[in-house]
Amino acid sequence: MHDKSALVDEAKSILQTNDMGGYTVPTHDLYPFQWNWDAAITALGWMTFDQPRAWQEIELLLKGQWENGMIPHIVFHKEVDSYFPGADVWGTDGNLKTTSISQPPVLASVVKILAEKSDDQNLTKSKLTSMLPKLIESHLWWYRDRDPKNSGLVVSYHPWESGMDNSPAWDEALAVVPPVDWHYIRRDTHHVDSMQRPHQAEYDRYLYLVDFFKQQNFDADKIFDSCPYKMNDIGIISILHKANKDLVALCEANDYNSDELSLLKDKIILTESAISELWHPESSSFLSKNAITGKLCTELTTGTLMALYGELATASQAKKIGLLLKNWLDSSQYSIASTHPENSKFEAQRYWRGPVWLHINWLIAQGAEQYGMDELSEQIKQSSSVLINKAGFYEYFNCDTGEGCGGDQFSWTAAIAMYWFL
Ligand code: 9WN
Repeated sequence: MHDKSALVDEAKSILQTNDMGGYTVPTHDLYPFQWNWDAAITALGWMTFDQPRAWQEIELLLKGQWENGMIPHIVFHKEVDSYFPGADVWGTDGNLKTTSISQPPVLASVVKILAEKSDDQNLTKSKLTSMLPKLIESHLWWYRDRDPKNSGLVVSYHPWESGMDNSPAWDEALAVVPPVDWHYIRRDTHHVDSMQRPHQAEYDRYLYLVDFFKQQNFDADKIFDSCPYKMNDIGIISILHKANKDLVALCEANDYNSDELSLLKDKIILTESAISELWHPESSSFLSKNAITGKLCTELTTGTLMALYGELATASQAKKIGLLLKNWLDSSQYSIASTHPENSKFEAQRYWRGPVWLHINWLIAQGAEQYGMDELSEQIKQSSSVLINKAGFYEYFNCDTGEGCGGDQFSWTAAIAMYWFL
């Protein structure tokens, strides 16, 4: 067992080392830019010892926001060639280069936490004045561009958008996407053992989609009509739903009102009425749905547990998910495997096909707590802190051995540990 204060010092110094002067890279070399949901989670870590710096993290992310409201998945603040695909491959316009997709929109929920925990009300007020309209715009973008038919269930166009890149839930839908027909050199496998990263066949298709968006001139209607990969991702849908409720509450607490905010309130009701489409009684879980074929993705991944976090389950559904979660925790040596260990595609060390991710645990623990499953929530927290004590602040952890995997000195792992249990 490490000394708690030594761990706090180490976690702080990870954020400081990864600080590029206002934004934090997830880890040097492997991910040398600012990522969307990493920035949000990382701000929670900054908040524990430097509140102005926490707000700044978010301000710099918002600098990359598109005119249509989208907050991109990566903001390429500076050119660095240790990552592929870089800004040139994505081919977007603008002075500040970004990717052309987004990532799970946990940001508004984080801003609500920052505002509530802040001890400088003037600073908070001025930050919220500029951020609230931008956050509202970003949520409206999800509903407008990613749910133009007003179904209540937004779609995702890329596994990278889910943040759970090579989750087995995406396999079938991704297999239909053609491979890219040009040669490229991956950089990720220069930094990390290829056994811990996605396969080449997946990268070939990730890149086809990147090209596809560019060829469509990033036109929302064209992409909606013809994108070969379209997913009602239960992870994104749940995180957006929770963030939407948090954003409405935050605006109300700060006397902020607008027509746009009323639109968001309507979307909350719409999603709640549509979500039963994704409930799969045989799995005791909500599932993602391939929006092209209409088929549910029956692989149980931690994305499916996000419905608890979004508070989208009824009491009786939540009870069933709770039993599933208990069984899930008991099925591997360490914490919650990102893919259920009984799934045939489970691999304990390969990225989103088995390893444990700490920020995901935090989201699921909140979900369990919201439904009164305090013991489960506590078990998730305890099992997360065991990993930090055993292995340190890695990107993710082998769920059978507890060994740290992927990048070391990782910002969101350090940040969530500081905020949650250190
Ligand atoms: C692609 C930065 C990001 C996380 C994602 C994680 C991984 C990138 C990659 O790293 O994805 O976005 O190149 O593998 O899957 O969740 O935001 O930490």
